[in-house]
Amino acid sequence: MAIRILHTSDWHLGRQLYGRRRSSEYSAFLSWLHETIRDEQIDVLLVSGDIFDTTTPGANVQREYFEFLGKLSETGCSHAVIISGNHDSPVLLGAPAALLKYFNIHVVTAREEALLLENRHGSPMLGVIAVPFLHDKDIRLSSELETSQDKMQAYHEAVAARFRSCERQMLEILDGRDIPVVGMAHLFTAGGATVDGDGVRDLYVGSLSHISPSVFPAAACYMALGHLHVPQCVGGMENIRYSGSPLPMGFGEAAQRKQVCIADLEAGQPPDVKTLEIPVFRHLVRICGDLRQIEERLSILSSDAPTAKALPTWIEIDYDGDEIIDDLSHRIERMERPRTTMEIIAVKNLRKAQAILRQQEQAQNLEFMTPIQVFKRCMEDNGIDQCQRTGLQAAFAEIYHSVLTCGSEE
Ligand SMILES: [Mn+2]
Repeated sequence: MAIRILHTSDWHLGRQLYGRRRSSEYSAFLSWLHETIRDEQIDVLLVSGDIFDTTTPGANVQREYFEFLGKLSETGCSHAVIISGNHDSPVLLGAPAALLKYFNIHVVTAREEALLLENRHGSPMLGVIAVPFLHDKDIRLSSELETSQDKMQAYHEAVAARFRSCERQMLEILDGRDIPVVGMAHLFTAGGATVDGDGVRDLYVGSLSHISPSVFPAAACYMALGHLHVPQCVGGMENIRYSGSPLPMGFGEAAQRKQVCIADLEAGQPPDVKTLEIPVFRHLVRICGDLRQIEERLSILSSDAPTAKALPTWIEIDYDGDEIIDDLSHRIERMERPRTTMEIIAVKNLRKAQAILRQQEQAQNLEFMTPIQVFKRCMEDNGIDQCQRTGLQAAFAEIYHSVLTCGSEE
């Protein structure tokens, strides 16, 4: 009998977009996921990290998570395995682990674990090698390591060691039983694709923190990965996958089709993998152009706006016309459009931003820029030599990455 798993990750529950809560989208996604688990007769749910968007999710956000887990028992799914990602607080996520395991929900946060999951009749059906996200501080880096290359090498080796020890444990627990084994991890695999604005790309510009797929355990017939928000196979391998985030994290991801992965596993056989597209619960649209182009796009969008039942479309406007307009928001606000089905949630005056930046009044526009962009702008303004820029940017990206992964909110 094949075991059917569903792999998802990077929910980022509690995520906001320009200060707007996305709880309606999340509850629509979680209901869809329940139905899918039931209809597809999923045996085991795997969630590969970044459950919450911040280390301190609000009470409502946590309630939604626990409601989802509670209702899993109504779907026929026998087990869920959840690992922590770089956004999660291992302490917060792990706190209810002892209770949740009585409901066959396994939460792995502090260190790697080899799990043996049993079916309803008490027979082992699936082994799971679960490796949560490793923060730099979880790894004792020798103070003698000075170059970033040495540090990344040490990080890579530490991750590889975790997989090795976890695979060893798994083989001991299996004790020769012939059942399928899967691996779970939250990390950046070498060659992975990211997109602008997904909150992942900037972390890795020029950095070396890419883990080679060679560290993944040979015992695992499927690797359920999290961290990258673009769904993808690693190195063209069908059985090493990122499910990607279920919702677009920002306007940069808006055009992507989001998905979950479903795999049928049988011992000694390659897994049978398919993907299932997640419906778009809210359309995100970025409009770029001058005033006339913006007005045109708005009117085209108005004619095929979603029905009143669907969530209103959210629109980001990036004005880049030649004319410098001071009352841009006001002028766009007056443009004709259906108010109930379309909401403009951000207006960026790129022209004005550039003008102001040239006047060195950068502070006001920082919210429109990523730290990497600010850094690049600094290099430009200070006339840094082109050949030095790559190295400096890599150094900055590394510092920025270590700040972000040091238990801070991002
Ligand atoms: Mn993520």
